[in-house]
Amino acid sequence: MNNTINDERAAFYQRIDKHNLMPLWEQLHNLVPRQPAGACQPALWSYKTLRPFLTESGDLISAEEAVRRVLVLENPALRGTASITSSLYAGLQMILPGEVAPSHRHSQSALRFVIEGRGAYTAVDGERATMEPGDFIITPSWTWHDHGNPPQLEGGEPVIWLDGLDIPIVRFFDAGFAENYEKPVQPISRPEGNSLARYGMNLLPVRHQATSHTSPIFSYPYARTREALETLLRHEEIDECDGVKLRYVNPATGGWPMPTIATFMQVLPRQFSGKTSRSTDATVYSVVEGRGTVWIADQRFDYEPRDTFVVPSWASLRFENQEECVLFSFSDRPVQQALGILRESR
Ligand code: 1HN
Repeated sequence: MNNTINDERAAFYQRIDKHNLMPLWEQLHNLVPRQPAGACQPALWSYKTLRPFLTESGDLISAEEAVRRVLVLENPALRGTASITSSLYAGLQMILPGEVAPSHRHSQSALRFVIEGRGAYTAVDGERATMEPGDFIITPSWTWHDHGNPPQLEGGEPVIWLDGLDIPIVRFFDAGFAENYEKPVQPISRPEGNSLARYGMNLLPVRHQATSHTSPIFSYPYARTREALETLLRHEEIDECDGVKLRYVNPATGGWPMPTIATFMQVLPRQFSGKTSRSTDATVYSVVEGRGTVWIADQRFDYEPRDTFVVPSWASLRFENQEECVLFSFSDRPVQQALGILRESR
């Protein structure tokens, strides 16, 4: 009896398959899992291991020919998709002295987090921002952007940063457009520091109307972020899971700097044995200072400065460190919040 019905069902599935039909009841549990069950895995990219590959790529191709000379960090379970999580892209970009990465714009929003080197700049919509290690820089959707590393008297140095983009999100919506600027380098219309003076000093231009989805500040310098964390750490406002953790903000609205990507900086105090937490926004971390251990699900990762690691959605997360550590991170939290599906547990 059981066999007969199973055979009949199988035959039925085969017949409807030719009509692009599928029986929901065979898939329901997979489509609506009891808890997040994505493919994204915990992983760590050691900077020590990967840095020589960046040097090699510098010998193989110029920034101009590559357009962007980037080694993409692909999640081991998402190979071939240019994704570090289901919703986000990450890569390490290098620009050598004398090089320019030509100006273009696209629907995808991007962040830069500077990892190594000094002397390069990113230009965003007519204003340049010099890149210093630890700086967080945004290039919002559809803004012209190019990067350059002007030749220095003493020769200059390679500048390397972590790119974070919402490529998989925009791909999901099939909403991507891109175009190249007519020249490699866009014209400069405002002096460096202009947007920081207008919007980054706890002041706003008197008639400013916050109409944009994105922050009017392009560069969030590390020195100021570090100072804020240091002050709070000294006053022992320390969270059991996160240490002292701040989120980057659009100063005109109090919202996120960009509509699809949230960014954070946190300091874990010396001798920290954190409590476990988890959240549905899979998160990419870049280590700024200190060596420590992170437990992601059941895996242990020992990190050091400039390493990158990824925490999947709903994976348990716990920090343990002897030295003081500073971690930058980003996730798709603004999207999940807008959709009302963000969940956290601590
Ligand atoms: C892009 O425009 C940049 O502007 C970096 O530096 C990485 C990856 C995919 C698509 C566009 C950049 C990118 C990118």
